[in-house]
Amino acid sequence: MLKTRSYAEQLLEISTPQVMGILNVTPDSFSDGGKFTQIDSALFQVEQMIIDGANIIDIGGESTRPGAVDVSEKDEIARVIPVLKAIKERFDVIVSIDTSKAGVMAEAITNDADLINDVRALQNDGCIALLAQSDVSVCLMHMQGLPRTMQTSPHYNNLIDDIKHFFDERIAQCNHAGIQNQRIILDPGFGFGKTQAQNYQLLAHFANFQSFNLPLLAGLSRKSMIGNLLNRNVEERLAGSLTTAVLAAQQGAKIIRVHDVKETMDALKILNAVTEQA
Ligand code: 9MG
Repeated sequence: MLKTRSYAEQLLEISTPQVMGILNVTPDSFSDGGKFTQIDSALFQVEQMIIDGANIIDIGGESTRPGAVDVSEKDEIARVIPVLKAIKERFDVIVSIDTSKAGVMAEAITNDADLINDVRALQNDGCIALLAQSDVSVCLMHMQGLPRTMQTSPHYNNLIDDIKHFFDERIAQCNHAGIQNQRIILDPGFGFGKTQAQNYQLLAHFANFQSFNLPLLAGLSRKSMIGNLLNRNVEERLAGSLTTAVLAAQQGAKIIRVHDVKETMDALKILNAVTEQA
């Protein structure tokens, strides 16, 4: 066992949708390249997200956007781990590490991360075995292909069934290795190897994934599926992001991964008020 986590159970005992705030720690996400400035800037953003209502912070040191370049394990650790430590020293918040590398996962677990958010669903070498030795939770996301090429002609026999089949296989692998369902979150991966039409089909049928009886995560915030439909630049996608967040939450998403925490909290409060009266 690497360590015992306090938040794992809490994470998965979700009655109303929770907001996961996105914290990018890639060099271009900071105006200044200096190390201390990066940590200060990250802490400032985290504090604001917590004030605004996030109770999970997702730290990412490698972009997963289509066409993004690879980052070495060493560089990713150098970006993510100091920020993880600084957050854990100062805030009582669930921290998720967005990574697909076993080495980064190991460092994250040693430094008290509560959740591993893996867009490759623990398919990289050593990841399943490593998670099996810990008791952190894991988000298994569906992606067809890899970020560099995933938007080149994605193809499915049946979008929803194919993703469900993928989840069946990944859950079975996890269970076999000793990662029980109590630690697993599922995410169908909006924008990851899906066409525009497939992304909206996925959102229309999101409720189907409730059949797994596992917490569902939805990440739609500011994505191209919103920008392309509305013809809006990244900074103009708030209304679209809030609409998709509510649609996903209405269909059972329990964790909504977003950039705009305050506005998403407001939207979800409205949804909760309506749900309570239904
Ligand atoms: C890291 N990352 C970017 N988009 C994401 C999404 O939709 N889901 C999850 N789990 N992670 C994401």
